Amino acid sequence: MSLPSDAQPLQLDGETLLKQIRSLGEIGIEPGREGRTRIALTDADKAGRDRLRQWMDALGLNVRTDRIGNIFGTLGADGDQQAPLMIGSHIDSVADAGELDGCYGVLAGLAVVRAFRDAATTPTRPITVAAFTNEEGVRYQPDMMGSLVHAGGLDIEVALDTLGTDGTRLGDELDRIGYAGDLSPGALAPHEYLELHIEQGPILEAEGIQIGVVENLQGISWQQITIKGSANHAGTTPMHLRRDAGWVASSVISELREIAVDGTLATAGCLRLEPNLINVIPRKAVFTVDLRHPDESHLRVAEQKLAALLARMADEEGVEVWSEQLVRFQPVTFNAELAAAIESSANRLGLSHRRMTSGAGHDAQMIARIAPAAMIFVPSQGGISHNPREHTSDDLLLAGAQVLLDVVQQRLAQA
Ligand code: HGY
Ligand code: MN
Ligand code: MN
Repeated sequence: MSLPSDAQPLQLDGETLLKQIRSLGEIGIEPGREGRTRIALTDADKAGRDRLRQWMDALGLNVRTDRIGNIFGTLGADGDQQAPLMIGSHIDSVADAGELDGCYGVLAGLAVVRAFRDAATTPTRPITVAAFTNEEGVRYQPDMMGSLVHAGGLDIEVALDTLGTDGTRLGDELDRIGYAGDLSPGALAPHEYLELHIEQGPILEAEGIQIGVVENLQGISWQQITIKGSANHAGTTPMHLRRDAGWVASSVISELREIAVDGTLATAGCLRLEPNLINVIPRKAVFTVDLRHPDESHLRVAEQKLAALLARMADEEGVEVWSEQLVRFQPVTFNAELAAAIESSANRLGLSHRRMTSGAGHDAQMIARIAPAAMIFVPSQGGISHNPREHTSDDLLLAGAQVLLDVVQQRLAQA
């Protein structure tokens, strides 16, 4: 579908976009650590939010914050009158993170708005750029929390009462950093939603492809598992008389490879032993298991295998075992029309592209509950992410942003 003749292609200010990515990426850099750390609702997250707000204000956007701290910058009449085309992602990070995960999509949204501003063109529908709270979910679960609340999938009071891994209450931290807004969750309901993101995986680079047209996103299951055994002396307790929580935990973790079959991914990211002393048999082990699969039935089988393994271990080793479900999101299919629009933009711009599944969770999977949503990926160098070495070349970053701008123009031309 070609653009109407009057919709002159707008110009992307790539230089400002790249400058803002670098500038935001400087926030949260700590001496002696690699990368940046802007974990949700920390002072570093606040500093990143403050800088984003400054950029939104400088663009003359109508900036509003909702009760879970989601930040919305709207160009054009306030989104209240007419549902906006929303471009979103997140600016919170994991620890020792790269500069692109989430930030790229939010700042590319600003670049789209800037292109309209620079051409003194009023979009036919308001454009809202959204930065959702706590997408990573590493301090407060679940992940994608801000967009889940926005989509009505999590009650705001429950979200505000969430206790973090550090024992803090989410609502108190939101107040402390000054981002407990007054806009009710979901008030800015999008007409459509687009998210530009780095792939964070190896596929596009391995195939030498520039643009990923993300058709779907895999299901996610996060559990925190507690094993309770009994402490005893490491030097006096025969192996067959132990109730060793540490040994059981490591046995379960090592068996995850047996569960991770048929495309299932299994990860034990956190592990804590008590009393965590060299000469004491651990009385307690707490660890997390992240299971993912694009197909719900496969994900369920993986969960059942894990549950059976835990029950067997409890029986054989005489330990107590229990599991807390931290996150459970079903696989999501994105909007076919938007995916086709992304494809036609990539074609028009002469960019190679392929349809694909997202391995990572994204805010788009939550917004897909309330509006047509789709994602655009660009390659990650070495498939690396959640790592300071996360990188995508400038020309690929600009290519992705160009596709985003082109898709937005296409969709607004239909308004
Ligand atoms: O866990 C994820 O996939 C995302 O980075 N929150
Ligand atoms: Mn992300
Ligand atoms: Mn991430």
